[in-house]
Amino acid sequence: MKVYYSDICLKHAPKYEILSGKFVEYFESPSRLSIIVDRLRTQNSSQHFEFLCPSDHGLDAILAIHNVDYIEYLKSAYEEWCKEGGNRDGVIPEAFPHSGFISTSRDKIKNAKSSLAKAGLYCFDLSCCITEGTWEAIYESAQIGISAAKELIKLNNESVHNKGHPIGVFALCRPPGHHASSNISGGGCFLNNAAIAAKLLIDDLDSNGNARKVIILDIDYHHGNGTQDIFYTQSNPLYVSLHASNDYPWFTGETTEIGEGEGEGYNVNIPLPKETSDEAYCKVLEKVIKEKITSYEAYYLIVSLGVDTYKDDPIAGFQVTADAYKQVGRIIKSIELPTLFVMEGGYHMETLGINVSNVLLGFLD
Ligand code: SP5
Ligand code: ZN
Repeated sequence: MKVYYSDICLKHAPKYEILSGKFVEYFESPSRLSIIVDRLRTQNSSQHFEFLCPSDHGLDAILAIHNVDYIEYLKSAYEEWCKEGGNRDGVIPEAFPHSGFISTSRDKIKNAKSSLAKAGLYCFDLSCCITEGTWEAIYESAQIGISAAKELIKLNNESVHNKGHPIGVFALCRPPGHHASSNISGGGCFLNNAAIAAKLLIDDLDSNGNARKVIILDIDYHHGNGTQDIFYTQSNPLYVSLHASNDYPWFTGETTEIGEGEGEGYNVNIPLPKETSDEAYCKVLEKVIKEKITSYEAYYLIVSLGVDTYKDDPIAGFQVTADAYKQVGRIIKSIELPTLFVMEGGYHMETLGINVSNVLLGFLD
């Protein structure tokens, strides 16, 4: 399996975030990436993984998902913040423009000049500190998603259909993306790598000029509020998320959020209880494939791959074990679609590499 990776993604390195009212170490740390790469490389004695650097495809695919003012902000935020005397550790908001404020039109607020005001405008929590290297890292992370999506298209065009063995490509993105919407960061996410890739796969038109149908299957422990928001009024891609109920990001992820307008019926949320174990998790995954995914008749599959469903994850609560990730990979393989894995969360450092490689090895089985 081809794996897209880049050291530039290590440049986003906040010292801390604020969770449950406490300053804590930054969970979405650069070392997550090194741990995953090391594990895939050791596994490589049996030639499962081939490492590739992303190419620079520019901003077009990013701007197809994100607003230009948001991108300009992310590019310049750290420098402006420092110029205004902000703490050099990085940008963290102190006030958010809730709808209860008096002059609430987003356009009006968009004229905010102060970097502290903009910090609140473009971010919804205290986990997206913008440091000196943040822009470079998030741009590179998006380029990994773009390069991997383009490679999947190419491999699929070249391949003779190998029944039972779908093509897979792994975009080892970091920072992750699924909490980021078109103009708001949160949960360690700035650019929505999976959404950016999805748009590229949709636009890989068939010979009649029709869009390809794409599914985003989000198996991170947390609901992908950003991905949901971006595609909420569209019937393509189909967004399907398995996540914990009554947990971060707190305000989204209910079964009643089914999409709107043309998108109605194309947003599927499956909130699960904290005690969810291997068997229950795999059962739900198999059921949703049978009932929602197969009938959509997609051409490509994107997996938003979070392994924070792991039983000892420090910020999550499911009971999934390392072995079960192999089974998760096999179940994903059974969908039999060209598949792009896009890295999202997972914070238990001792098993992070094993859990990610188990999903991929299960898929390759
Ligand atoms: C990509 C991704 O997985 N982002 C997740 C960010 C979650 N941040 C908030 C976590 C809240 C944790 N609450 C901790 C309770 C610990 N006992
Ligand atoms: Zn997560």
